Order: sequence, then structure tokens, then C-alpha cells
Amino acid sequence: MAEAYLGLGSNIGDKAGHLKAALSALGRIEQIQVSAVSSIYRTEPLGVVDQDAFLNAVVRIETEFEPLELLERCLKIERSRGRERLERWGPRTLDIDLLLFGERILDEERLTLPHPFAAERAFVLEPLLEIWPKAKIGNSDARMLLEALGTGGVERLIGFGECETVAIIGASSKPERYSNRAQRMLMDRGYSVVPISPLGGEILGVPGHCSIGSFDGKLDTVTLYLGPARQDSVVRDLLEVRPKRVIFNPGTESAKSSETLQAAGIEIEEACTLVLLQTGQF
Ligand code: A4P
Ligand code: MG
Repeated sequence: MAEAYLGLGSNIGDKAGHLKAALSALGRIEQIQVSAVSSIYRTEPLGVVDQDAFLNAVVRIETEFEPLELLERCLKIERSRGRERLERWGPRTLDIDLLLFGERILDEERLTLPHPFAAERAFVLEPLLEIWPKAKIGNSDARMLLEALGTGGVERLIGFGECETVAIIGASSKPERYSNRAQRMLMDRGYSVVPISPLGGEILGVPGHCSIGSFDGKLDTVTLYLGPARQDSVVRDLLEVRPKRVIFNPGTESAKSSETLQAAGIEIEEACTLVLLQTGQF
């Protein structure tokens, strides 16, 4: 078994969703055990700077794979999230870099170990040090490398375990709508979002769904921006999907919907999502 460190990065669409999907895909591979995960960090783009900010994290795994087999698996996970290679250092839905593989040193066309830029990037060093405080890259002490670089442009957002997947029912691309502001704030804080709107189009760069029933992943929270008169079919879908909690934003409270959901063991909150986020009660 070897111990390896992987760097995860995303700067397109549901960024936190891509990082979460990468972690669960790694966890499903028999020859890989995930043994530590850093927080999720918001980081300014390096290389090509005219692109959206990234979310980055670092994962430690124990693996029976050889380095090239591990690389192949990582590239396959990237492809499953719609990764397209258009431009070097350009925007990407999901990037998985092999940062370190034990003490292996490799300089082949397909794989360089340690990762050639790991020692120069605060967005790698900071999360790496979080899960391995005495980290070394080759012979260099990662903390000293980070001190020399500075941590500007790297901000810790949220623990990986706290990163909920939040569906927004009644999502809107209109910036003045509360649902749009909530989506933006959720994304800024590092949450994974699933916009639900009748047309199902992309909202704030994230592909949407027409109904919650067509989303086939696990939802932690659903925040509702839909008046009581239009909630019946949504409640039916929610009983199928079974999120942990549903937030009824002001103007959407419905005793009938709340009672039905509560009877099914779903936690109900009547509150403004924006206020919950602003006051740290989300
Ligand atoms: N490859 C060689 N060594 C490795 C390794 N250790 N890990 C080869 C992974 N891949 C390795 O990678 C191209 C090829 O590199 C792979 O097919 C593999 O055979 P790629 O992911 O297609 O290309 P890329 O990512 O555009 O280029 P590169 O050089 O891997 O870039 P990086 O290092 O991934 O950097 N800014 C912020 N804030 N956060 C980021 O995550 N990422 C990048 C991309 C730029 N700026 C960023 C971030
Ligand atoms: Mg890469």
C-alpha cells in the first residue's frame, strides 16, 4: 500500500459539487481508501488569471495502485464530470492532480512526481498542510515553502464534511430575486447547489433541473422559493428524494406541506436562507 496526496480543483459550474463527486468516486474504488480530506478553499486563479476563482482541496489516500494506474483512474473521474481539455491551465469542471505518491520520483511524459508545481502553489500547500502538518515535497518543508509564497488569494471556506448539497426550488437567473441571491451566497460559501426551475436551464453557470425528481443524487437541504399554491407536486417529489431538511423562505410557508414533510421525518425550518447564511445559522 502506498500513501498518496491528490489535489482537487474546480472553477466551472457547481464547483463544490464536482469536488464532492470526485471524493465519492475515489471512495467507491476498491483499491483506494480515503484517509483524510482538507477543507474546501476558495483560491484566485494562477497561470491563466482571466478566469473564475477556483475551489481547491487536498485528499490523502492509501492505494494498491501503481502511480500510472492511479492517474488513469483520476482522469476517468475527471471525464465523468464533463472535463474538456481546451486550454492548458484554463477553466475546468474538475482537475485531479497527483501531488505526491509516497516518496516516488518520476519524470515521464504522462506523469511527473511530485507534481511539478505543487511546491509553488499556495492553493496546494495550504490544504496539504491542513491534513499533514509536517508535509514535505521532495526535500523541502511545505510550511517553509508556503511562508515564502504567502497565503494571499487562498481562503478557507468550509469543511468538506459540512459542504451540503442544496437544491433551490424556484431558482432564477434574475439577480434581484432572493433565490438568485441565495444561490450566489451558497456558492460563495463553498456549498454545492442544484437549481430547480420550470425551464431547467443553466443558472449562475450551474446546469439546472426542471424538477427535483430528475436529480439523482443525495440532497442535504432544499430551500423553497415557491408559493403554497404550487407546492403539491414538489412535496410529492420531496417525499421520494428525502432531503434532511426543507427551508420555507418567507412567503412560502404552508401548514399542509410542512405537516406532510414532518410526518415523513424531514426537518422543517421557516426562515430566510440569506439570513441563516449571514448569521452563521445555516
Ligand atoms: N501529468 C503529469 N504529471 C501529473 C501529475 N503529477 N498529476 C500529465 C496529474 N497529471 C499529471 O494535465 C495534463 C497532463 O499532465 C495529464 O494528462 C497527465 O498525463 P491536464 O490536467 O490535462 O492539464 P492542465 O491541468 O491544464 O495542466 P497542468 O499542467 O496539469 O496544470 P495544473 O497543474 O493542473 O494547473 N489556479 C487555482 N487557483 N487553482 C487551481 O486548481 N489549476 C490550474 C491547472 C491552473 N490554475 C489554478 C489551478
Ligand atoms: Mg492537471
